[in-house]
Amino acid sequence: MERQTERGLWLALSRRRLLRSAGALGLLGLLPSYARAAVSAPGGLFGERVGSRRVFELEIGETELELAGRRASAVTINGTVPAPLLHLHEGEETVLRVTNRLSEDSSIHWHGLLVPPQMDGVPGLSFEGIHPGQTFEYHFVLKQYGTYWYHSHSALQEQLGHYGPLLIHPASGHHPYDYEREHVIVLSDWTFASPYQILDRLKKQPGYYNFQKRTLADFVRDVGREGLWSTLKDRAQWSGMRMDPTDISDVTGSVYTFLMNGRAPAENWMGLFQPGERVLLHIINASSATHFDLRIPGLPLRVVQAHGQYVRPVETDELRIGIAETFDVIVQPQDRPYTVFAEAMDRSGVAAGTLSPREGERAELPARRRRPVLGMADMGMMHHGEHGSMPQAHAAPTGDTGSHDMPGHDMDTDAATVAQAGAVRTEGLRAPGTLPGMVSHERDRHGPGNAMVPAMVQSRLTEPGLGLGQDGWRVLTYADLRALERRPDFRAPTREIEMHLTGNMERFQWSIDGVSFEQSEPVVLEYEERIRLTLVNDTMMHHPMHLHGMWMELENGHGELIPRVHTVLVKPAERLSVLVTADAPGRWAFHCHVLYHMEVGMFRVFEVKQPGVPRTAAVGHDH
Ligand SMILES: [Cu+2]
Repeated sequence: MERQTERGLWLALSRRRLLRSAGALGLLGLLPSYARAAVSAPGGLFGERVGSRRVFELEIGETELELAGRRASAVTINGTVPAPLLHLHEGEETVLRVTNRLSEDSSIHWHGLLVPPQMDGVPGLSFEGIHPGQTFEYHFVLKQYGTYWYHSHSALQEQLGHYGPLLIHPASGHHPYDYEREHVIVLSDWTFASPYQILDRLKKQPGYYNFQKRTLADFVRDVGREGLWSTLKDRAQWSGMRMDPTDISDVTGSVYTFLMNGRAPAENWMGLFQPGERVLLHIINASSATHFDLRIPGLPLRVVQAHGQYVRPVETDELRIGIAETFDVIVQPQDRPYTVFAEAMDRSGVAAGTLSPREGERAELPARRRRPVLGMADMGMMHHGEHGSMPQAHAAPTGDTGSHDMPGHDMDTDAATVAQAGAVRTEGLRAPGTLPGMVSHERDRHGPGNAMVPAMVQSRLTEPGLGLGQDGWRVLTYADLRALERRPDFRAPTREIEMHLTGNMERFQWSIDGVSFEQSEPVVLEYEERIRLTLVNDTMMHHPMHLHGMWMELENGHGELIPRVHTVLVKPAERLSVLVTADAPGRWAFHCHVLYHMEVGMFRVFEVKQPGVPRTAAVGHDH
């Protein structure tokens, strides 16, 4: 009884807090004390200084609030969706006291932050989770700067609203670029349905939310365009594989309302600016199952940070932001409103808001593009002679450092790896920073957990991606990203571990090397060992793979300037590699960031040995 009263009071408080925070998130342009006088920065929580520490109080709870014009019950932090923006500082001792007011366990994972394993917030791995009524104290010293986010790693709470943005201000107080104003843009997918019911339906009928299947009208149109024979052949190939080329997202706009800073497009999140100002946008994809394609018609986007790390500025017009990724861009708007337009990758809906010099003004909402259809390249059905059909890179890796093994150039050495997929290789590794080659891949080596294997897998880092690159404007690719500065540890890897992203769509089983998490063994790394992790996507879906605790350096052909990432969106039939320095002892999660893929087992543990433990024979990944 007592608890109920307390809870009622708390809900009332949180609703007020919601209004406050929604206003503060970019709207008010508050001027925090740390900022340079000319910069108008977003509000949020700055914590309380206690000696040398900065202390935050966060409360996870269930809150009734209004979302997308309807009453909804959400899992919130301090009563809001998204959770409050946290301002943290590089080099500072940070304490986050998190109280769980839910009736089930909860957690917070600090996405992309290098923290001790027991502070990483993955229940069952290195801490117990936060039980109902309990307060857990996260404490760590921040070893990095940049734009990140935080979210629940318990059950499906993330889909229910448990996510928020965080900025870590650099210790130097300086950025390698100038700007006069900043806004945070959190993209997410909200549903009024229960995520547990969604998962249940996906397990029973994986195409349940795909209401965009091809119709008879599509068939007639394709015949007109491609000819009868080619259309029939295409249909026969797809049905022979028992796949659907319109299956792009597991969960779609049919149950999702896409949000920008917690607001549906009709509610129009608005970020203000003074004409001519340089505006820094911190863009975060906090979705559970939606990749977004973001553009601001009329404004070039100058990308200055990717995954919290400075990159050499690159100008583009559109960027795909996979689940869990973050990008910082600078725009310089003139004296008129602009639409910030983020289409779901499958085009089943949009998140949208406005950048405007004045309250209340809106720009035109662009038309949603046609939904893309997976092609044979996404199925790895492309043959050697067809390189020309690959979309051309907008900014192919240009010569700075390192060699550029373009796709197809190291077929012989790489082919040996594929013959023993999932295995470990220590000999004949190619130079660090270079692209992997194209390899043929004909046999299913992953058992019943894997439904199919593409005939050909290759690097696709220079491709803009499914449904992009045909509009006459520039699109950012992973190959465009170069670190701003060289980093100290650029050793060649001594071991290559190849992992295949696998699944059985028809049964909604998702796994790695055909083995789901429950049946898997940890991947053991020596302390300070440098490995190459090669990921091969055997499925026709995109998988944003996330490693906790350590950076991945994405080998995109830029040698020593390859960018650091915490998540890498792997395209269908793609083969890519990352370098990892195993400098963080402990057990770390590695998983797909599509919430429902992770939940059914697309998850592994990476275990880095403690320093001083004698080196044993390389431990493979055996099942
Ligand atoms: Cu996935």
